[in-house]
Amino acid sequence: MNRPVDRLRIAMQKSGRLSDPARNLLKQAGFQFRSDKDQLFCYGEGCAIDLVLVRDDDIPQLIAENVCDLGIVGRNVLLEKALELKDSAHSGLQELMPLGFGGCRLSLAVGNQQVWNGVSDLQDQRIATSYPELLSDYLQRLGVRADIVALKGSVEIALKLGKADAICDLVSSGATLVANGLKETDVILQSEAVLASQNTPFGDSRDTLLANFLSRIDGVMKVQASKLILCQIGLNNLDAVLKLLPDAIAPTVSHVWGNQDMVSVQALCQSAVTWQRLEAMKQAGASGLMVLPVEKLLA
Ligand code: PRT
Ligand code: ZN
Repeated sequence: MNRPVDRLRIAMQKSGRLSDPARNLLKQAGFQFRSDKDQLFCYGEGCAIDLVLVRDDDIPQLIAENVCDLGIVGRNVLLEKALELKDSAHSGLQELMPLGFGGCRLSLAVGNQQVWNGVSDLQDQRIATSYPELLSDYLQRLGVRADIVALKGSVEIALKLGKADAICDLVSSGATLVANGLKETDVILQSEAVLASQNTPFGDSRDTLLANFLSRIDGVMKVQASKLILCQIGLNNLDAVLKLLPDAIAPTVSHVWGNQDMVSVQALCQSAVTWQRLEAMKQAGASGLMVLPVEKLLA
């Protein structure tokens, strides 16, 4: 297909779980586009990037056929298509970078009442799924032979309909499984939205565009993961509290005015600051704990 190679073309989900977070990510990275969400093609304004808005299932194929250079798609969809295209002329899809949203898992599930001894229970059973390639790859690796019933949707009701003995579907909170009288048994794949491309360089100016694009996205991801922690600590407890901040980059420790035994700590952390972690810090002697988001970061 003839198309300009001085611009990067990114395929994204038109509407669905990934569309808003994907757009926000690009916006945070400073990219702006002309035309709104209802249009199929969005031109980058002041940047050499255009968007193609499609159904998520079509994204890997568009990359494989060079219609688009990159895609933002669930790892589940990317790997399913990559397995499907494995022996074709369009093999060679790859995950460039996880994007930290759209998290879910592809799991096996059986009826609540069913006794479960392990995946070998599925030998010669019928399993309904929208991911036949990923499922058959998983079963093959474990040496289990089963009858895979490929369904486009409504997988969770396949047992009720008598179409299958087990299912393999995406799970997030688990509420859908519970509502359908199912229990999760094995996780086949941990998934999230990823940036996808072909696994060979473009060999033209898109390689530079891609390197710049990746570095901006990486910057946004780092900022999202970063939090600034502020607290006060008695000098005696300083070491114990700092041990709970192993990911802090060069924490700043300064004296508190009027109290020589107290210090104030400012630390930039690059991993999740959970309530458990804060509680552990409090127990170790920290007080006045504050966690602040970071807006921009220039290392
Ligand atoms: O129209 P289009 O084809 O583009 O969209 P779609 O309906 O196929 O996809 P969409 O928007 O539902 O999902 C897009 C991607 O989001 C998926 O490919 C996953 O990578 C990711 N994702 C994250 C999920 C979920 N979480 C999720 N919970 N995709 C689907 N689900 C469904 C799941 O299939 C099940 O029906 O939600 C239900 C389970 O949710 P819980 O919370 O009850 O466990
Ligand atoms: Zn879809």
